[in-house]
Amino acid sequence: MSSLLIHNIGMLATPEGTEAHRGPAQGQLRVLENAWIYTENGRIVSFGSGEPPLTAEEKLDAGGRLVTPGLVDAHTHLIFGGWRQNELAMKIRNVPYLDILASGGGILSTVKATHAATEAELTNKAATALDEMMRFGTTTCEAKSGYGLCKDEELKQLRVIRKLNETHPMDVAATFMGAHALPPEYKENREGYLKLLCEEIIPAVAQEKLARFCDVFCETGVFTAEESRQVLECGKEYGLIPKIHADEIDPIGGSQLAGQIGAISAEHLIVCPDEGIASMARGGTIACLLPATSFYLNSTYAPARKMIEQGVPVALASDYNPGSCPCLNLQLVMNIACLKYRLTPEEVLTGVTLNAAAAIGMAELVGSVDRAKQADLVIWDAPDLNYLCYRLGSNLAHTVIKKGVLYHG
Ligand code: IZC
Ligand code: ZN
Repeated sequence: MSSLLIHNIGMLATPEGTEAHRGPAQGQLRVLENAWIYTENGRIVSFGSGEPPLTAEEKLDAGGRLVTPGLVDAHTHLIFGGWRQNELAMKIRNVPYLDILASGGGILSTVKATHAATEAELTNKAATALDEMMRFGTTTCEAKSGYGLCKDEELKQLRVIRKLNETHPMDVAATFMGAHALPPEYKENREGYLKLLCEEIIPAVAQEKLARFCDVFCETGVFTAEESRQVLECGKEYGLIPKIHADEIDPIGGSQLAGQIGAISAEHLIVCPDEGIASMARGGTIACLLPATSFYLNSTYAPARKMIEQGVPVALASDYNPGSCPCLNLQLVMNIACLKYRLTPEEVLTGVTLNAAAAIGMAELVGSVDRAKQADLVIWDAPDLNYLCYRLGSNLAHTVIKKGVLYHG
């Protein structure tokens, strides 16, 4: 048995429980001052405030700092070859994201670079990104395929995720996103690609148990709401839980579909209409918002306050990808969520911990300081939660703990 006692915690701030928090509950945290946490074999056993009533093999003095649950990044496109710095000049000239894609660049250029990389190369590159994420305080994340767009290459990306789970301390939830773009060879044969997805690729993903979720890019010029429904329904038949990229650029029915189909989460929602919010509230869908992408696309910001008012739980994630958001720092996401969505630091913390964990089906295990959950914790170079959300551009993660073990990345 290995045990760890973290003591002299100035402030412990955490949401509570194993389900997403919606409405006013999103802003309600447990806050303890002068606190301690005791863990055994990577799990939280007890915590409280005042003098710790017990000791452990290993003792860690938090120095009066803030401690929160490890951050959960519920939306990344972690596995990719190459980068897209060539698109920066186009962005500066106001070339729209969807125009770059329509001309064969964007996602399709990353598809080429990902095809050209070996499984080992992709694994090493993603592991380097995971190391950086952990240094910024992320201890669990999600990762999507979607730069393969054919059976072998999609499976290659998902096997990289499996390998990372075996070799890296980060927990990585796998999402199949073969419907990320239409491959150029199917330009005149959309039904052909949908048939390939539904009859060959999804069954193979399910057979090898390579993913838990199925995601679709429902967007103008990519997949329509009807096509998205087809793919997600098929995924469901094979046991894959639906997620959907909805209302990122144009509101073409993605958020309405999310609620109807019972998607666990809908992503982006930058231009989400009122009917979409109502549908998600009815369907129990979590809004997974990506504020750093709005910043990077120089677009507007998702109506996060309205979602909270309407009872939709809000999760916050990075969207780490080589095109629309080459950023994996959730601390920056927290800053932007406060400043642009006008969420409170308490609502933001729930968004990057418990609600994010719920958006990837892991809220029983991570996302809060609760008994029996994994001892995934961050000691911050901050006296309180307001300070963490207020400072901009520094890495305030002081010590990152994954399953009770100090991470030295
Ligand atoms: O590579 O551009 N939005 N998919 C949907 C992305 C962004 C990733 C990319
Ligand atoms: Zn995305």
